Amino acid sequence: MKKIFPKDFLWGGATAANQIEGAWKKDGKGISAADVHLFRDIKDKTKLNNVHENSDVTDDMIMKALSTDDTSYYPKRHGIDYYHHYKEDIALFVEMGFKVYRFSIAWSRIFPNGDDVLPNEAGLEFYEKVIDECLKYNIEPLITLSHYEPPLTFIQKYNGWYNRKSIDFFSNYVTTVINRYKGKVKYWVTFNEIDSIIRHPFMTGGLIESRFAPEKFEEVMYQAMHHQFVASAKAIEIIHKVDPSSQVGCMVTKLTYYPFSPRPEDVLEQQRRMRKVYCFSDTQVFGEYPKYLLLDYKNKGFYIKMTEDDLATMKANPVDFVSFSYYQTSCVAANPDGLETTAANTTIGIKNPYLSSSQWGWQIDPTGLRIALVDLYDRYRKPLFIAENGLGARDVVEKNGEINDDYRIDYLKQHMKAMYQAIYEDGVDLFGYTAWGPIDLLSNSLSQMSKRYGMIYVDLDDYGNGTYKRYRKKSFYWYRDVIHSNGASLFED
Ligand code: BGP
Repeated sequence: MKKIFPKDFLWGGATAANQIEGAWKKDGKGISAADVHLFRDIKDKTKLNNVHENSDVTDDMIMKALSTDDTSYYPKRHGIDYYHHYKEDIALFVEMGFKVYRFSIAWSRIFPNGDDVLPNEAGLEFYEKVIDECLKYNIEPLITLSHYEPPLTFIQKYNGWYNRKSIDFFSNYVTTVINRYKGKVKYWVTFNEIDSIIRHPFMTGGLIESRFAPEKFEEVMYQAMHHQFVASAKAIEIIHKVDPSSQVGCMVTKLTYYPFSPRPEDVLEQQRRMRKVYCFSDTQVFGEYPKYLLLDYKNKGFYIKMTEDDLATMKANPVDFVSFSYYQTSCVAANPDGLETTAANTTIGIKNPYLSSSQWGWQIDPTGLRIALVDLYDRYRKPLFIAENGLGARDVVEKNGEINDDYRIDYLKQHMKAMYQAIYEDGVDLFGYTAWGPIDLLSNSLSQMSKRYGMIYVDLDDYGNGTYKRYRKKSFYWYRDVIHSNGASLFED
């Protein structure tokens, strides 16, 4: 029997405004956290993924960033200039047969400072054009409302998400965009990798760490996270009210940890670490904080301010689906001393001797994706959506102009086969898959261009040199075949 994915399976790709758009000050856009994110040419591999350290921005660094219009050291200011290339880029997605395109709206393009009363019409128009372009070709837009770009004024003036006012500011933004795009957009995601506030508090939470007492900072992050949980629940409430046919999901980083050994202490440590991963989706799916998280606050002496109304809003507005990013897995041990470590998705993990790694040290584990799907489905019984997955690699343009990225094809193929098994052998309800960065874009962690995920190559280097021209890689044609055959081509070799 021919192996194919479920009818109407949503195949596509995912991007984020701050990593592609550029046009950082154009048409009324305000400056965001991403625009002051300095590119660091990190040679020390152990620091490759220490995003917290790499993105720890101080007031002085912001002032320095604001004193220059340089874009080469602040690459998110130019992105891949999608702002001016979106039609050409969507045309390439159409050629690959995309059924869905996940992208984010930059809050600062709609509300330049975050606290503005009225929206910036040019920003609303831009995303309307993008949405209409997708709809013209029957591509379903899936929109992330917040993906690493809190407006800078919101950060400097209010301390970002630490301030309770953030909930109202964000609700105003959500109300504006849903009223504008209702009937056109069916799928929404509130916060990209909401858990990442713990790993990069500046980019996700708009928190300037040096403004707080060091011993208080963890509590500050959890307070900011609480405001995001409430804002996310309110966003679901607003979206459902304005457009009852829409579906709103959470989005979490699916960090999967294995115990380094079968020693019970290692297994216990793994369970502990997985709870740290699950506490975010547990809260958003069940609409209430898990007991183990509240106990953790208590044991640490944290006081997180939450009102009765906050908790009621969270309870009344659980997510419709669970989306997640999946790139790699790593191990944990009760006593990690002497064990080899490796970079993982914005963390450092213990190396798994059974897995190979990407050029950035992320361990490649397609079976881990199957495990993740089963774990999430068994835990939540909600439809799942893979919002990000892919391989960051250095590509070589051959003399004849070809880019033969067989390593990427192999990575994607193995992960897609694991998805197939999860659906048909494990009974998981998976309704879509968006490959991360179907077109090369800036990496989130290091703002590097050389870490490429795309099936479309963009002629641009780490310092912003290049023509910005787009080229089809070998994986472009391969993914086109996968989508056109609804997955059947994955099994033809
Ligand atoms: C996820 C982010 C994305 C993306 C991806 C790859 O955590 O949601 O924005 O960039 O990771 O990470 P990187 O770009 O650092 O390779």
